[in-house]
Amino acid sequence: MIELYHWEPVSHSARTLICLHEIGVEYQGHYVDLLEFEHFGADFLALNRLAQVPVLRTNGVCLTESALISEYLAESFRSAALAPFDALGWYRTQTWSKWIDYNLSSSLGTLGTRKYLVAVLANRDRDDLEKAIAAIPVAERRSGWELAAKNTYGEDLVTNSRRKVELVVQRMEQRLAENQWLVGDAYSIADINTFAMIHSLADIVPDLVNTRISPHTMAWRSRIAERPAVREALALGRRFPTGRICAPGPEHSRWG
Ligand SMILES: N[C@@H](CCC(=O)N[C@@H](CS)C(=O)NCC(=O)O)C(=O)O
Repeated sequence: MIELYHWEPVSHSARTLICLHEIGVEYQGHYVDLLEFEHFGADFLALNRLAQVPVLRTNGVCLTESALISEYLAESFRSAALAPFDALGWYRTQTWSKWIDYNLSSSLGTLGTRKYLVAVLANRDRDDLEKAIAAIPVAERRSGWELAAKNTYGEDLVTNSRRKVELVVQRMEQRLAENQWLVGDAYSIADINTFAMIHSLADIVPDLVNTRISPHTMAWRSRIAERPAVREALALGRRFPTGRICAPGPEHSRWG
């Protein structure tokens, strides 16, 4: 049986949860509580030494990197039609996902933690939090949690993150003005991978993603959010049923 190690159904975890629910395959979910630093424990590090979710375990192999997991699932369950399987369609799907990862994963890590995680961590005991962060065994992740704990996001980092969101939204508007979906003429993992980020960003930076500036993107977001599989996946939130939470992740420490 497929097993999925995931956190709240936001960003990267949401991608894999949505794919699994779209496919309708049975899987065993393991909720990894990032706010309790469970992903830095020995059990989880044995699954993924980079200490990040999601991790999909199948046939004894642990798969990481959510966009690639989406591809793996689309390919493994072709009958779910989650990707175009002609060479050009596949290329375009990968291009979208890669572009979204470069631009939105890092921006979401910055803007989302600044908006949500800072407030959550502010309620923690200061000494305990500092000790827990100092003990994080993955250096790039330590810096992400430190930023949120101390709320020391530089102006450049924030400006650059916002610029990247704008870039993506402009490109999405161009595409979605004439097409229902991001790649080809059907819903695919390109939409799922992107939706998982844009879904949150519309709440995090409503001045950049809204019905006035990005009407096509917002209509596309609603179309996807209404899909039964997406509703099921998004309803799996335990601590934050509104989806209003974010963890640093590796990308903003690497790419800003
Ligand atoms: N490139 C990775 C990024 C995964 C990622 O950023 N995961 C976040 C949760 S959304 C995480 O595990 N964060 C742990 C942390 O920040 O310590 C992917 O696509 O799977």
